[in-house]
Amino acid sequence: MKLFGPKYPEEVASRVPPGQRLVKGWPVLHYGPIPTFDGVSWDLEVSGLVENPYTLAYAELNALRTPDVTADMHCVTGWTTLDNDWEGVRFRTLAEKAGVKPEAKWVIAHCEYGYTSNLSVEAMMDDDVLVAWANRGEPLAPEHGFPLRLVVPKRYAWKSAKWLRGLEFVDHNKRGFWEVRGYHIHADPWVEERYSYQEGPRAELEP
Ligand SMILES: Nc1nc2c(c(=O)[nH]1)N[C@H]1C(S)=C(S)[C@@H](COP(=O)(O)O)O[C@H]1N2
Ligand SMILES: [Mo]
Repeated sequence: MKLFGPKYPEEVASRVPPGQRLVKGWPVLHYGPIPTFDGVSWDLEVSGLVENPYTLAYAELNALRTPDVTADMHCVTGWTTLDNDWEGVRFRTLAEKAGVKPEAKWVIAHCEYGYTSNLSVEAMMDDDVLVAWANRGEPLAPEHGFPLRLVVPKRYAWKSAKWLRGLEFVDHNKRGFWEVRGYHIHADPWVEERYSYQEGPRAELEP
């Protein structure tokens, strides 16, 4: 009898960051109520330090669809899911449409009810970062962020803000909802950047 075998096959284990465990299904995690979608007044605002700020109605956003992205998701509470298939628009496409000014170094995602999250422009420009409206071919369920959420696979999932309404380009880093509540300003799961007490003294200046 093999008592201490590997927990997961090697090819799976190598995709689970330290301190994380694989879960079946898709947990729901957020603070506060689930907003209702008003297709008439809903828009996505791209603003701040850009040449051409703009807002998109839902249909206009859908028309910008880029190739789907398959990515993993890591929640700081410990769960990881693999191979989530997302449909949406690459963040980079939205940024290029706006014309990001050189002094813009940070992005603040603005969501319903005032939830925010912050990341560097550098991290956001990655190929696998998108704003998504569907998962595995199905529209997002309300509790998973319908009609639109951010997906940032290389950061803990609190950065993957649900019920997204705005992307603001700024020249200084600003802590978001969880970052002011003790969570790490970078949130890279591969080096377990979980809590703000782990941050270096100038972490807010690093991408
Ligand atoms: N607007 C908003 N987005 C949010 C959150 C939240 O509280 N509010 N929680 C985050 C956290 S902690 C996680 S783990 C993921 C979970 O996404 P899911 O519920 O679709 O699994 O959403 C993130 N996005
Ligand atoms: Mo989370």
